Order: sequence, then structure tokens, then C-alpha cells
Amino acid sequence: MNIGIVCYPTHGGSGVVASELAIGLAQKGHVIHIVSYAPPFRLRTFHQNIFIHEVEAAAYPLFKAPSYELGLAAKLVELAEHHGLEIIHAHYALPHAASAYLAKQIFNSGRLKTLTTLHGTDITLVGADPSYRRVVKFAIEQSDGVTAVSTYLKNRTVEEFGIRREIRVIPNFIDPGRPDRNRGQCSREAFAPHGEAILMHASNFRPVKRVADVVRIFARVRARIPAKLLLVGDGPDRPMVEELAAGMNLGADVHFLGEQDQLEPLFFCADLFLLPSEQESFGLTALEAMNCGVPVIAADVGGLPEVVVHGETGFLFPVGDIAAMADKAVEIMGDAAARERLVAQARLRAVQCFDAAQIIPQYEAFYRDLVSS
Ligand code: GMT
Repeated sequence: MNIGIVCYPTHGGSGVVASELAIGLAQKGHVIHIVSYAPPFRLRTFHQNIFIHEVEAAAYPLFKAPSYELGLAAKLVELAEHHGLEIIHAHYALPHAASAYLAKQIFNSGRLKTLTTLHGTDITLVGADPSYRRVVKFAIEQSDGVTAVSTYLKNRTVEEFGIRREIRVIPNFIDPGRPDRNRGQCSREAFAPHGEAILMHASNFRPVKRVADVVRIFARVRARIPAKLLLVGDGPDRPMVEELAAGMNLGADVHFLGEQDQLEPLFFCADLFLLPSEQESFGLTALEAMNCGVPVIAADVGGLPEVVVHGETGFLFPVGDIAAMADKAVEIMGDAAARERLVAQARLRAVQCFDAAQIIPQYEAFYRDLVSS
């Protein structure tokens, strides 16, 4: 098939899922056109059958800002006309699904179908804002197909927007081979020269991730056992988090690594992954940690319970319960046998339930349903 994938190019989960889906589909012989405002970071190396198209949106003195939405729609129409696109797969409703709808109307042929994948904050945060919600609801209702990355997100979409149409749940996925390709690239000793425990967190440092909680959990852990913290990512909360860590005299034990294209090398240095988010429709980083055999301590919210099995592959606690999260981290680090069980179960669940080889065919099947309808 000839598939257009619209996504964000940045270090966010939706861009990672879209890029990995593109790679998996291209390996199966489909022709993939990636449409975004920059090449997605996971697609900066060459992949056969993947073509990258950057959207241009002209500035004009009358405009408050160039219209990315219109530039995206125009690019999609061009691809439909000149490259025979059969499907536009919009990752993240806003504005991608709206631009896909517009492109379909302009192209005006039954041949072009649209599929929207809802990822999380496009429904729970920004999409629910009164300034966008009517457009998001319309775009979801008008898509030929809609998927959500968790049952939680599907239900939340139905409640939040009163959607009645079918929404298929297709969970996010991992490549079970990725860990082996990234083993041994990170020196544990460089971060923890005296055998300290290593805790890790990775996110876009937005308020929804509660990175300050990560630092406070770490402070409690470090007060009881020697430990280091790896903080991966960047975003609006980073200055606040840096100040907090310095103010708590954690400076030398907290490593701010900034944005990293590959998390796997770092997972191999980590003993535990922390994800205490306020909201998480799925928690792709938790799944990626599990794929590398890293147990997860996370908030019991959103779709995280569909990924992390409490007591088996990690532990879930109420949002903000930093005392319980820290106690559990210390307990796990003090019990080698229990940690080993968690490590094995985390990897097993990632591979058994979220292998790309099982999930990508679900998208292919959906594309086929749409193309033949
Ligand atoms: O975490 C973010 O805010 C980024 C966002 C994105 O679209 O990149 O992540 C959302 O989509 C991911 C991929 O499906 C999910 O794993 C994340 O849980 C989800 N984030 C939230 O719901 C906060």
C-alpha cells in the first residue's frame, strides 16, 4: 500500500510510534510517505521505501503566524495526486486529523482514506481545550478510521467528546531486538562509580510528567541508599527541576542528559525507571524500559495499568505518593531476588504482549479494511 504518515518529528511518544510503524511497514514492502515539519528523529538514517516530505507554510504580513495546518493539507493533496496515496494516517488528532480531513475534501476521490490515531494529550489536555475541542471532535467523527493507543484513551475519548463511532484499540509496541542492538554502549561505572543504584526518568519535562516528583522520590531514596539519578529529556520544567535538585543538594548525584535519540543504551545502566505522571494515556517509555528488563515505578493513572502490571513488572501508586514510590524503590534495590523476578517479568510482558510483529499487522489489517470499503 501507499501510505502517508503524518506525525510530529520531536522526541515525543507519538512521533516514535509513527516512525517505528513506518519502519515496520516499509520493511514489509509498503511505500511510506512521512509528512511533518522536520524529519522525525528516528528516521534520520536511510530506510528503503520511506520518503520524507517537509511541510512548507509561507509567511505573509497579514498572518499572525504561517498556517501549518493549511500547508500540511496542501502537501497531502499533492502526495495524493502525484504519489497515489491510499491512506493518510494522522498520528495525534491536532491538527493532523483536521488537515487530513481537509486534504480528503480537496482531493475529492473515494480512493483516499483517512485514519487517525489518538495518542493522549490530543484528547486529555490540548484537544479538550475549548479553543480546539469542536475541531477535534469533528475530525475524529469524520476520519474513516480511528484508533486509540489504550482502552483507557478510547473510553476517555468517548466520555470527553461524546463520540459514538467505532474506535479500535491498537496498543503501542516495541521491537524486541532493539535492546540487543544497544547493549554495552553506556558505562554504568561512569554514572555510579561506587556501585550506587541507578534510577532513571525520561520525558519531555512538561508539567504533566511531574518531574519534580522524580527528584523528590530520588532524594528520599538517596537518603537511605547510595543512588544516582539519570534525567533524560528537555522541556519547559527543566529549569525548575534543575533548581529543585540543586536546592536539595542533589547536584552531583543527578545527571541531566538532555534529549537523547536512543534510550536503550541508558536503560542498560538503569535499575529502575520512574514515571510518576499526572496523566499518561499509555506510557511508551515505561514499555521501552520493560523491553530492556527495567522494572517501572509509576503513577496509577490512565493507560499505565495496561502496560505495567502492579507487583509483576513494576509498581503503581496514586499520583503524588512520592513516599510510597521511594519506599518501593528502596525495597526493590534491597532484594536482589525480587528485582531479578521483576526484570524477567518486565521483559517477558513487553515481548509477549507488545511485540511490533503482533501489533503492526493490526494497523495493516485496518488499512486494508479502509481501502476496500
Ligand atoms: O507524553 C507526551 O505528552 C507526548 C505524547 C506524544 O504524543 O508524543 O505522548 C502521548 O503519546 C504517547 C505515545 O502513544 C503515549 O505513550 C503517552 O502516554 C502520551 N502522553 C500522555 O498521555 C501524557
